[in-house]
Amino acid sequence: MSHHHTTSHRLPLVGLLLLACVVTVAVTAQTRRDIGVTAVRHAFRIADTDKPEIHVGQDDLVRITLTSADIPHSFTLPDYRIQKRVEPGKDVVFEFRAEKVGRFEFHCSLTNDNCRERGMVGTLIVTPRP
Ligand SMILES: [Cu+2]
Repeated sequence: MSHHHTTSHRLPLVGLLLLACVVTVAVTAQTRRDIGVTAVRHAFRIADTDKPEIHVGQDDLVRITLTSADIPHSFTLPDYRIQKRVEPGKDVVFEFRAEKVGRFEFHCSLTNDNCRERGMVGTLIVTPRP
């Protein structure tokens, strides 16, 4: 009998502690986004989508794995001061925090194949946190 009473009194406390932990983690943890980007004449292919768009939330920690499928390309995102060059067979991984909300163009800035003029552009879309 006493065992039953002890258990029923402890359960709400354990539940509260768990809830407190979950809330703390939700508030402090940064959302990490891993996104694969393949550069290929003359486009960017974003993993799991058929549009050259990268969608993230404000303050997400974004990790890009950049791959080239043919010739050297770059992932150039001027508004975030990002300029990464990639060669076939040598993936480049980099991270940034999406602190600015809005739509930002990225493109290939290498001039040897006129990638940008041929439409090798995409958009980073950062939506505000509620
Ligand atoms: Cu290029």
